[in-house]
Amino acid sequence: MSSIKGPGTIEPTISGNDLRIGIVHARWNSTIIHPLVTGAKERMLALGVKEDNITVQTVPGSFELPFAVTRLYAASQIQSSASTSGAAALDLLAGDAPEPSTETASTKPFDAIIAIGCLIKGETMHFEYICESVSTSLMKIQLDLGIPVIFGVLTCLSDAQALSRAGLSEGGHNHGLDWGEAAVEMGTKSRMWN
Ligand code: DLZ
Repeated sequence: MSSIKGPGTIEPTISGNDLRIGIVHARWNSTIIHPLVTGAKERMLALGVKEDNITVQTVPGSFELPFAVTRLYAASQIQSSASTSGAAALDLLAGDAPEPSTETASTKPFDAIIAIGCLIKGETMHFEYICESVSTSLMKIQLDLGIPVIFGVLTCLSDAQALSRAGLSEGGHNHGLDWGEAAVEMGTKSRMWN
């Protein structure tokens, strides 16, 4: 029996053709993180986002995600306004993305940013503190900045839960695909609703 869970079907008119998307991901639990990032990119490309318009940056762990999202967006705004610091912002935003081709790479501010991390519960209260602070901060940041911040943080009680949600175990599903789709939908709608 198929699951009743999931985001449903995206409107067929939604296209990422003109969107610029940032991904910032933690490196902690990299076995889980890599397929999630790949899944998010794969879905965005399938929805029309140009590879040159996807910027990927990394941080050590999930706790660093809110700060990184804030600064990444600010850097894209500086780059967009072509101020004197624009060149430095461009270097910063190059990240580990492929060399942008000047023909197609957009320099406008990001339409959406996906924050990807994987928290797995250990023996202490660390997990609870980081889950709470990161989720609350990412919500606040998207409302303060006025751009969609996609919550790509797995909060897992076991390794098995994380493997399943990265699509790495039997019957699992790669949630990165959903986050990529959410970024395209929300990036598009955020512009429409502006
Ligand atoms: C320290 C730590 C631990 C124990 N577990 C995780 C985890 O499961 N997932 C994750 O993304 N990060 C973890 N971290 C690192 C913290 O997020 C953060 O990078 C450090 O505390 C430095 O601020």
